[in-house]
Amino acid sequence: MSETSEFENPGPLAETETVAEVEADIASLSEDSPLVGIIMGSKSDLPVMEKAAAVLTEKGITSEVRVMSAHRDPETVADYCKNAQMRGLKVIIAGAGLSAALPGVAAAHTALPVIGVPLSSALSAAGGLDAILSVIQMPPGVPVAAVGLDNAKNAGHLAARIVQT
Ligand code: RP5
Repeated sequence: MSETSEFENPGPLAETETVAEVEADIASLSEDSPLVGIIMGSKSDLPVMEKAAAVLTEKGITSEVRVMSAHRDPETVADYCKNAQMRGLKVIIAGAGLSAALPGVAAAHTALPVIGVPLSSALSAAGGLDAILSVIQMPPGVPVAAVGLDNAKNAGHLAARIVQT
C-alpha cells in the first residue's frame, strides 16, 4: 500500500521552491513596475479609460491597462485583484458600463483603494445613471471611490493623489 496521499506534507524541497518563487516575485518589483492597475469591462471602454492612463503617464506614475469583465471573466477579475497588492499595485481604477459590477467586485477581492469609473454606452439606461448607481451603491465595508460619468481623467488624478500621498 502506498504511504503517500494527496494530503501529505510536500517536504522541504517544495517549501524551498515556494520561498524562492516569492523572493523572485519581490526581486522583480522594480521602479518600472506598475503602481496603478486600470481595468475595464470591455475593449469598447478603452477610448475613455485610456485617459486615466494618460494622466498618470503625464505625472510620471506607472500603470497597466487590462480588459476583464466582472460578468464575462469573473475568475480573471478575482485573480487579478487578489494578486494586485502582492504585485506592487497601490490603486485599482475600474471602469464599466451598464450594470457596472467591475469596481465593486474588484473591491471585494482586494484591500487596495478602488476608484470606479461609471461609463456610458449605446445600451445605457437613463444616460448612464444605471452605471453610476451600480458603482456607488456599495454595501458598508466594501467601499468604491467613484468619479463622474465617463470621467476617467479624474480617476487618474485621484489615483495620483493616493500614490503620491
Ligand atoms: C459593460 O458593458 C462594459 O463595461 C461596457 O461598458 C458595456 C458594453 O460592453 P460591450 O458589449 O461593448 O463589450 O460590461
